[in-house]
Amino acid sequence: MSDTIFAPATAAGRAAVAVVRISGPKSVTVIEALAGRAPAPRVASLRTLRHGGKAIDEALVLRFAGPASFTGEDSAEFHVHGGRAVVEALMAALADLGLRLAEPGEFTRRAFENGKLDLAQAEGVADLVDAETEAQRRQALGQVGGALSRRYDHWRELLVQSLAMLEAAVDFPDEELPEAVAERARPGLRKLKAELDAALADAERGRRVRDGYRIALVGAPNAGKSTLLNALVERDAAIVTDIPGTTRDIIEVPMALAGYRVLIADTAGLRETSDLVEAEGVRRARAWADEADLRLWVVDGFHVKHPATRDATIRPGDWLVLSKTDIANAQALDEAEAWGLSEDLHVKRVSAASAQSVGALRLALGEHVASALAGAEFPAATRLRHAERLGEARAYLERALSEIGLEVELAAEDVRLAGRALEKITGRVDPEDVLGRVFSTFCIGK
Ligand SMILES: Nc1nc2c(ncn2[C@@H]2O[C@H](COP(=O)(O)OP(=O)(O)O)[C@@H](O)[C@H]2O)c(=O)[nH]1
Ligand SMILES: [Mg+2]
Repeated sequence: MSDTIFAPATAAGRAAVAVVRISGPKSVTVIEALAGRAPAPRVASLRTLRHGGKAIDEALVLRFAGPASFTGEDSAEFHVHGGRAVVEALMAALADLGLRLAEPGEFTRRAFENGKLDLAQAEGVADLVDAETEAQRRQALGQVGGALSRRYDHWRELLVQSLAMLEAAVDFPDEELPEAVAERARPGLRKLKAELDAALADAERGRRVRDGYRIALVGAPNAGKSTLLNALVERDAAIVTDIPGTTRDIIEVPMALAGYRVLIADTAGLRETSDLVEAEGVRRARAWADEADLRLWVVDGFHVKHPATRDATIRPGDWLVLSKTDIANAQALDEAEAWGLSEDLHVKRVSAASAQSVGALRLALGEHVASALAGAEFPAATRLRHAERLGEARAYLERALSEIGLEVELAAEDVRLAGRALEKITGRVDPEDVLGRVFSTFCIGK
């Protein structure tokens, strides 16, 4: 039996109310020790908490009887006044009563172990706690609610059905032609593989919602990248001078655009340099830009006389941002724009000196991010861990499909491995299911 744990559920700092939670078999005795009689489950009651003959605080006490609780165990919440001393006195009393301070995530871990949540839902809880933007909140909430888990259950169902057919072909080869029985598994596996293909193509989107869409500001020294970053995020995140080569490291600033988390990075100006530190900065700039979802190639609109050659890091579809339009020459800007369009770049003009101009660019970026990340369907992967397992499952399925006509046993084994890869995502591994399915869907008669 597990021990009883406690932890503050609210952040430290000045607040009207602080919540301290406990979970485990001693929950009821601890309430009785601190508050006298335990309240009925799920009924909030006002009590004076006392320990060692002294009052700690007036508190709202809530009790949950397992398994109908978040952790699945008997648990309770004490809503006390938010002062630090109050919380500390209560925690000291709980420790004195033999409870242990919970480890990070331990309440959710218990919920998982008691079957209240699967692994993906538990991850959703963590993401919901960390959510800073609307999109993160929606995605995490869907994950907690089991939207992601239900897709995996559906895939698992398809796998189990196919596996049942393959195993029947292996176990009862004299019934029918084993190849013919095995072939029945093919349509289901094909369908599943197509769904995994689509999910993988979509996985990046889910991860970007969670971790942030990455936008790199790249360009020559003095193009106005740092000034633009500061203007976009409305604070002095990067140092601006008129000395070329001022920015040397990557300055990564999180911001919210259209409800999505975005990481925008200012980078060292791209140029050949004999300065070792700056050269390393340029190398990092290229590496970050390479991994980014979108590159804004900032070109000094004032000095642009003729179109530059496209930098190697810039890809078609990236943005050419002509800067300093407040002092730039209109004809030069038009020429640069025509050139940018001919290179398949989206061209934007901006003056960091104008809040309106920066606002328009911010709006355009927000629309771009929203259209890149928004999707009708809930993504099947929000973490690298998910995408890796999905890829693994797809590879096994591909192999299984090529083996069906040749080596049914190998195909069955690969389908099993694909299932295991998917089950790692939700943390469910249940081989009994497959056995049950073999005997329930086939009239084998043996
Ligand atoms: N007039 C004007 N000057 C700008 C603008 N953006 C940047 N600058 C100036 O251009 C110089 C280089 O800017 P900086 O942001 O450091 O360029 P970076 O090297 O690309 O980061 C600085 O003196 C800025 O004040 C702009 O929109 N209008
Ligand atoms: Mg700079």
